[in-house]
Amino acid sequence: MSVGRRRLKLVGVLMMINFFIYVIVEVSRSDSQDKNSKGQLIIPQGKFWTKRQQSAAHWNREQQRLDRLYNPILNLLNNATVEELLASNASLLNSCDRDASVESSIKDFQNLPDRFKDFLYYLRCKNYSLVLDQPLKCKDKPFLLLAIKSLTPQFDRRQAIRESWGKELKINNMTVVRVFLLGDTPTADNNPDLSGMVRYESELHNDILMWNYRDTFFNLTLKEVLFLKWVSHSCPDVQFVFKGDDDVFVNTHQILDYLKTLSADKAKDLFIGDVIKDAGPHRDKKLKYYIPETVFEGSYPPYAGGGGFLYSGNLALRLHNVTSRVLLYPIDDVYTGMCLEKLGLAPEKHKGFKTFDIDEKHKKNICSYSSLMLVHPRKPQEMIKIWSQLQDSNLNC
Ligand SMILES: *[C@@H]1O[C@H](CO)[C@@H](O)[C@H](O)[C@H]1NC(C)=O
Ligand SMILES: *[C@@H]1O[C@H](CO)[C@@H](O)[C@H](O)[C@H]1NC(C)=O
Ligand SMILES: *[C@@H]1O[C@H](CO)[C@@H](O)[C@H](O)[C@H]1NC(C)=O
Ligand SMILES: *[C@@H]1O[C@H](CO)[C@@H](O)[C@H](O)[C@H]1NC(C)=O
Ligand SMILES: *[C@@H]1O[C@H](CO)[C@@H](O)[C@H](O)[C@H]1NC(C)=O
Ligand SMILES: CC(=O)N[C@H]1CO[C@H](CO)[C@@H](O)[C@@H]1O
Repeated sequence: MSVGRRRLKLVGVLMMINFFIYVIVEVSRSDSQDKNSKGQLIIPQGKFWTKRQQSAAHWNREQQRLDRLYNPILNLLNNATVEELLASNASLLNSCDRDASVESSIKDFQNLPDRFKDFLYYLRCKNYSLVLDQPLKCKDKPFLLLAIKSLTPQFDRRQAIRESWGKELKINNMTVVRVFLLGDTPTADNNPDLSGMVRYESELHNDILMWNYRDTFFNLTLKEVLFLKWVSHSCPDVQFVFKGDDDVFVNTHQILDYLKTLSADKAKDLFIGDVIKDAGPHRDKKLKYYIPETVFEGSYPPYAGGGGFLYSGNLALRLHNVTSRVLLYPIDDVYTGMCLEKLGLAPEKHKGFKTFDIDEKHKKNICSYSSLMLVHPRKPQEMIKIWSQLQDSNLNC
């Protein structure tokens, strides 16, 4: 068959397909048009779409404003580019002034616990600076970066991690490096002045990242945002990141073995941990995770428990990219879930992450640890003991 005739045949087939679609649409149109009992067409009274209701909760309302700002279609209607609008709304994105407007925009603000007030006053401030940095940490393009959330006084936990699962090493061509993530413990909050000791520790071990924000539970989200920024600037070539707490035991070799076997496709979007689904804010005032109705409403996206999770370096860069579009949320692992959701991703549950510990009867058996990736909680002495037992070449599990 000549090329010309083949084309003609193709055009014919396409025309027939078009005709059938036309018939189907016409038939279904005459069927489905809404008619009242007299057979007259029912014309809808209002618009077929509804405008999004402004949320009653402060966080949701502010996030809606942010979403509008980043919505290219709405911005087009305003004849402005996203960049122009961002510039004219800069204070909405990045202001470190105490935002007193929250006092009137949140019902009952004065009765909120202090940690909420502290959080809400500075909701828009994300640009804190590094006091202690490790700019050369990733010069060898590490395979795995261990990033451990710690607090200044917890010297013993950090040292136990250095001596056990957090050892910097190079196995074949895979390099593992470590950083601890710290904020400030201001003496203004009656904290003892440990700044000289941390500076010394940092010089001794070259593994401390410290920012100048107040290191509190609700500011752990800042730790996340600032760490992602650091990865983008100072460690953009890292292949994988483990981020977790300083009271967990991590089987680093098990993690390396797992990562080695991943396909390139799987590796790119990797985000695994102990995933919590269908959760929402706790409303019991006595709980650590309590969030009032006036602050947040709705449910949480799937998220990996903050005790520890593992993800790709590529994803770290993309996560950093969306942090400007997700308002700080007082619970850091939920925040990370929100950022993943913005990227159209969800964390994946991996049964090797035991953030709620293993059965009491298995704790004493070292073989319980050989195939898991993370277990929470463990004391410094336990970390060292488990690690040294796992290194035993006679170990037979
Ligand atoms: C939008 O911009 C175009 C081209 O710059 C201009 O012609 C038009 O008048 C503007 N529309 C509005 C509503 O400002
Ligand atoms: C962050 O940026 C804002 C706006 O650019 C600036 O006013 C503020 O001083 C900065 N804050 C800190 C803590 O560096
Ligand atoms: C390590 O070497 C192996 C085999 O030579 C190679 O397939 C792998 O990509 C290398 N890994 C890294 C992190 O360079
Ligand atoms: C977080 O840190 C900032 C900067 O130090 C501080 O102003 C704010 O009160 C802190 N927030 C909480 C909830 O502690
Ligand atoms: C970050 O976002 C910008 C703009 O949306 C995009 O051009 C860039 O490729 C993104 N970077 C990464 C690492 O995803
Ligand atoms: C969400 C918001 O506050 N948007 C403002 C951004 O800036 C433009 C122009 O300055 C205002 O008209 C918007 O209200």
